[in-house]
Amino acid sequence: MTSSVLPAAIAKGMAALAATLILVAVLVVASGNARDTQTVAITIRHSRFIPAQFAVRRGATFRFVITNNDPIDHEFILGDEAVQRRHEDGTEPEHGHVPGEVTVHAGMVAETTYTFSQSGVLLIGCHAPGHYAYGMRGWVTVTPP
Ligand SMILES: [Cu+2]
Repeated sequence: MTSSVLPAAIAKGMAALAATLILVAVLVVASGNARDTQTVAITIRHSRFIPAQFAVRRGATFRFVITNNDPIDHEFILGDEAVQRRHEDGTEPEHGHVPGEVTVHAGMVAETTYTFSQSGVLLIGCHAPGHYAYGMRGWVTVTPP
């Protein structure tokens, strides 16, 4: 189990987390004009993305505003399995130049804009050591317009 590498505060919050997860597993289907940029607020708390699951229309552009409420740095990496694997194996300490990829420092807000060009399921992951294996990930279902 990788939780041994995480701060004790995170392990302490796990019981509450189980209950929270049920609440955050909501499906937010974004509607509206696919040509407009829509803003989505993502919160990071106890090494989880909230919401962790949502759906978007193919062709839509989203501006993700990510608030890190934890006392440790996290990442928001949006992409398919191959992207997640590359980051999990990689050594990039900072993100912010690739659409859909951004580092969110402890207690800070960061944003990234991403256009969903293909249907399917994408993942959101944090690849700080141990975080992805711990479960710091989310799922985005991209549906045809
Ligand atoms: Cu993290």
